[in-house]
Amino acid sequence: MKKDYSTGGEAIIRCLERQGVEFIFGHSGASMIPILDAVITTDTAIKMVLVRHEQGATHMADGYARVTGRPGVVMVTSGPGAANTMTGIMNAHMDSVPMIILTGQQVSSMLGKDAFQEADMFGMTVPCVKHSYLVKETNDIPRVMQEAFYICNTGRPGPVLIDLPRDVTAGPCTVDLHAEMDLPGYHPDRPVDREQVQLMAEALNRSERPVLLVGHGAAISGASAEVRQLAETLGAPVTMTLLGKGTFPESHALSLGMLGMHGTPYANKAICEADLIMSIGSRFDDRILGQASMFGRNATILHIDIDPAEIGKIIRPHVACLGDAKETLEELLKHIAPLKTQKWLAHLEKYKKQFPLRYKKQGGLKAQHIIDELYRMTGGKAVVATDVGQHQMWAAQYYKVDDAHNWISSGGAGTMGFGLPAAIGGQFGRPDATVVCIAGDGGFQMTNQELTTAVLHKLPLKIIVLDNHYLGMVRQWQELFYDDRKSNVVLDANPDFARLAEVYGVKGFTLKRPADVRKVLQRALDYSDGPCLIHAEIEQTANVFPMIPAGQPLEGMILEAPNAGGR
Ligand SMILES: Cc1ncc(C[n+]2csc(CCOP(=O)(O)OP(=O)(O)O)c2C)c(N)n1
Ligand SMILES: [Mg+2]
Repeated sequence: MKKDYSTGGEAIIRCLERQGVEFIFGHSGASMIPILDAVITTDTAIKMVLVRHEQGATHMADGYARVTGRPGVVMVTSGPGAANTMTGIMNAHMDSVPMIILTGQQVSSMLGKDAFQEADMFGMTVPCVKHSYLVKETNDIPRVMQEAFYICNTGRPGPVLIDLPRDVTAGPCTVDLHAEMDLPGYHPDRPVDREQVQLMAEALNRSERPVLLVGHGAAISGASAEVRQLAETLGAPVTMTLLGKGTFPESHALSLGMLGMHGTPYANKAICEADLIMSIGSRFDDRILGQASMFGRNATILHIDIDPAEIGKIIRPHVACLGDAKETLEELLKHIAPLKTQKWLAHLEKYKKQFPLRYKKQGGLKAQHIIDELYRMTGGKAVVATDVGQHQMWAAQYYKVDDAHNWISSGGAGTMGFGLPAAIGGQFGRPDATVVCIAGDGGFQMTNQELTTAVLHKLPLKIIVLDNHYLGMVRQWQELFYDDRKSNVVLDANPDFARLAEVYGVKGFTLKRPADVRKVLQRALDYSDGPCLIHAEIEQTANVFPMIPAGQPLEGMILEAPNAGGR
């Protein structure tokens, strides 16, 4: 067969094609011109999306990966271009998102000599990648590409960096693309541990007050159907982490919604009273545990996780199963029977009625009101991407998700600036979906230059900027725990975001009054000529409740503002 590539850069494009890559999110620079050139000379169907800042490229790749389950691909130049991807790589690493980052590099002979735009990306990213390569021979490219894709999306997914000196990508590639992988130390596939599964089944079958705690790992493993079957067979309630949202349908009667610092009162109370907590792909993050030593102290703890490092890292389980969530649950389902949980479920039902998530529609415009209406008007079917802060927590509380692929949020890293580019990546991955970005005025301004990317590609994105003129989440902590001393959280001189949008070529709407919420949302949902943005001027000092102060046990949940009654 005749080779249809000759340079390293061309071989890279062919390797990406073999992996089924549709988009490269990236920026340009001298040290990766051989690959940029190959994007044109190979006549590939892969589209390169030229972003406006490299951080944006990483979050786009991240959002794309979350909605499709396929790795997102980033390509940037050396030095500052590569360094600009650090936040996005860390974000993907914290949330186990499969990503390939191709970074251009100085020529091999200059490495280590502080040459122009040389940055040791391999070294700089070591703590926040799943694996990394510095490619020294052009003929290694096919093998490295094969391995990188395999590593990034098997086992516990994560970002893999490939640093590519310019002489390597410019040089001739003479080998076949069918390269053998050489990964003697990497064994992501684990057979299901039947003995441990049996022990789990026995513990479950003894339980009277079980709670299933579903995390991102369950979503990544595609275990939604099995989680649902488990919950329905047992008659067990289900709570989810921020990233587990949708892995079990939140509209299901057995759903308790999100757990943790800003989770639902009934989820937190259920965990406190449970006699068994079964984590399926959750890593017991501090945002869901409160005070770790108090978490589930009267419960039997079961933990399914694919990453051995997670077992016992924070919470020591009574029974652990190391392996893929879907396969483990398939086996477990053979050994379980319905439990007598009627009383337990009735008890939790009372909590749902007694302590619902609620807000007042009267008074000023509230973020909760907007998100609640958005949920109703989209039938819960939109793909929602959030930024980080109060609005993120309100979105998690009020936008119920029934499919994990419809929820894009930065969990482990909590990266402000994530929302807009992640939504753009989500829209590239799911062109026919209604994709909504919910951002705060602070985070939006960290990556808003990517509006251009959305305009260029005519993405029908809906962007809602919830403008409270504050770095609201930090202000909330200062109000509650630092005697309301507001240090460096006021966002004075915010622009008129609707006008800013228009300047970029994005349709802008303004929302100020609660009475207009439905009308303005409808206009945005109906708008089909590219992206649109709603500038929503919301109440400035509203707080997110319930709240469990950091480090406190779940029992210490504050249901609402101490004297305001104003959720
Ligand atoms: C890059 C980055 N810088 C700082 C923070 C710390 N931080 C967390 S939430 C928050 C405030 C966010 O403000 P805004 O985007 O307006 O959202 P709001 O909380 O007001 O809804 C800050 C500063 C962060 N998470 N990420
Ligand atoms: Mg704000």
